[in-house]
Amino acid sequence: MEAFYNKFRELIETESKNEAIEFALALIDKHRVTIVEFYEEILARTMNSIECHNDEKNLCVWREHVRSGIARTIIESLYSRVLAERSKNHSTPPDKKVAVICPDGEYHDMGARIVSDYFTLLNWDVVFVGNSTPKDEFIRVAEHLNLNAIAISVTNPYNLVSAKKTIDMMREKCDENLKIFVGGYGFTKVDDIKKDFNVDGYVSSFNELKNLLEGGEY
Ligand code: B12
Repeated sequence: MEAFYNKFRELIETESKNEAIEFALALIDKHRVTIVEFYEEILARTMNSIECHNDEKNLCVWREHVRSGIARTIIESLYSRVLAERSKNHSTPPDKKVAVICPDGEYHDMGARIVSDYFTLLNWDVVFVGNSTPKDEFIRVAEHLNLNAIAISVTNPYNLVSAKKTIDMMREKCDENLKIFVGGYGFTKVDDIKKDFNVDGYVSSFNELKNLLEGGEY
């Protein structure tokens, strides 16, 4: 896996779009890397380790955008494989529905997009709402879609305040059975996430999510 990671990282760092996409798809289709392994051990690890070098400070944001675009193309290209994997492992249609959302001000939505695939793989019906959703919209989405759960992704710790306001409002106005799960890099320095944010679960990986959802409670 380390060799695959190093190669993929090199392709992303040099913004080699076509090669990175071909390489990623070949890992899944030919080299037996699972979709979850690819997301966690290769793609997220690569994106989260991207650094800006001092000699090219004026190019950093531009590069971050281009690299994120390549990652996004790969994620969308994998969707048909996500559905195939779900069909292989589950014989019944999904009976639970989740919306995956980022709070107001949060434009990092790659984690949220990947988490949508995690829920799909676990046989949930998923609505990916994506980045910077105003808090009133959360309430409308929950009612309109008749959701069992909302998953909130926060990457930039500055957006924890906005996430907290959103969660407080949902606890006040939404059905009490609605579950609220959170995750993302933004929460890494919060001590007691479940208590401080009044949520049903904080999750940082596919296996943790699987254990939480299949633990019987949800
Ligand atoms: C890609 C990126 C961007 C892209 C985002 C594209 C997109 N559509 O998402 C763009 C270029 C737009 C961007 C913009 C900015 N970014 Co930026 N960005 C990043 C970068 C390089 C990678 C983040 C990422 O996508 N990781 C990959 C994902 C897949 O990993 P993940 O989020 O951890 O998700 C995994 C798990 O956490 C989990 N998970 C995530 N969410 C959830 C939710 C639930 C419910 C569950 C169960 C699990 C779960 O599952 C995922 C898969 O395993 C980071 C670098 C870093 N070290 O994090 C900086 C970083 C996050 N950005 C940063 C900053 C400052 C910005 C900007 C403010 C300035 C700028 N650089 O342009 C803007 C503004 C954004 C805003 N207003 O919100 C800082 C944040 C600093 C801080 N306060 O800590 C970082 C850390 C860079 C840095 N070292 O300074 N960025």
